[in-house]
Amino acid sequence: MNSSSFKDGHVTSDYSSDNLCTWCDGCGNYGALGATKRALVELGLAPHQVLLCFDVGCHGNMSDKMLGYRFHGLHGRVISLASGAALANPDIPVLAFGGDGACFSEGVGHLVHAVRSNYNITFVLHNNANYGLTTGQASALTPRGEKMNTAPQGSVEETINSMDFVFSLKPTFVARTFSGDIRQMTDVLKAAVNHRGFSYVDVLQACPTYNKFATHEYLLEKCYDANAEGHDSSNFEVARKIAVDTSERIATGVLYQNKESVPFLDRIEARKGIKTRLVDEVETVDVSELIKIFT
Ligand SMILES: Cc1ncc(C[n+]2csc(CCOP(=O)(O)OP(=O)(O)O)c2C)c(N)n1
Repeated sequence: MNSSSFKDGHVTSDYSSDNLCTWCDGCGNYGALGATKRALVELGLAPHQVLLCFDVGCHGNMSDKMLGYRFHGLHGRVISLASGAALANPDIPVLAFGGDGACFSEGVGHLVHAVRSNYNITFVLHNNANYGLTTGQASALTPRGEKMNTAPQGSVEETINSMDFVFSLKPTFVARTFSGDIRQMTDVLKAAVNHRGFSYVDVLQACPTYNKFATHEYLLEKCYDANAEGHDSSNFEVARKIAVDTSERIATGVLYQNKESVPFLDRIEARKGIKTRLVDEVETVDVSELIKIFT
């Protein structure tokens, strides 16, 4: 991370836009927005020193509730556009924000390959366990049997255990936090941005309008800070176990981190010793001769 700090006394309002938030009262996106601004400020990053990429969805509307370099992409595609940006210019920290609908259905392939490629981005999953913006359809993370707008008698499809799925891909950083604990979310986001490689941050979010099962009160009662209880985040097997088993309590905090993680670009032999960035190497190429072959 290029962490040059900017002027003294910078504050979260440096990131604040004048646009009104239109999320429902009690929406977990408010907590995520607050924690993101705090984390960036505490990391010493000015709005022009970081790239924020947003998927389509309720959470994606965060893109005009903040200042800074923001890119609001297509539904399910935020991980691919963020990964491309991080490859083009590795000097700028890149954060990607996506919903569970987007990233475990439309864009699940991008998630798989970003984890295994270990692209150097922070991915924040706004996990409200439903498709919020399109009014409460069941997503792949909605528990089977829940009554949703697409399934008034209860969803009949199997639920993806997202943590088991992600751990099966051999990630280098996995964290979980919840929208009611802004301090913890801030610390988790800071650790994620500082990680070298793909950081997976699952934010369990209250969605009072459509998610009647994992409410703010439910999450408040079930979530515990695994790091405060001495969890060893370098132990992959233990991390996977506490991440997957949420039957009694839900472990939050940095659950797994491989501190020896080598991100994708640093693994590429052909890039070793090269000082320029891919973004500097773009040039205009005359393809007129090539086109003649096809005309
Ligand atoms: C490829 C594609 N599929 C579907 C849609 C319609 N769509 C827009 S937002 C949305 C729901 C978003 O749900 P999620 O990704 O979980 O984010 P949330 O709104 O819950 O934050 C859907 C289905 C779309 N715009 N593009």
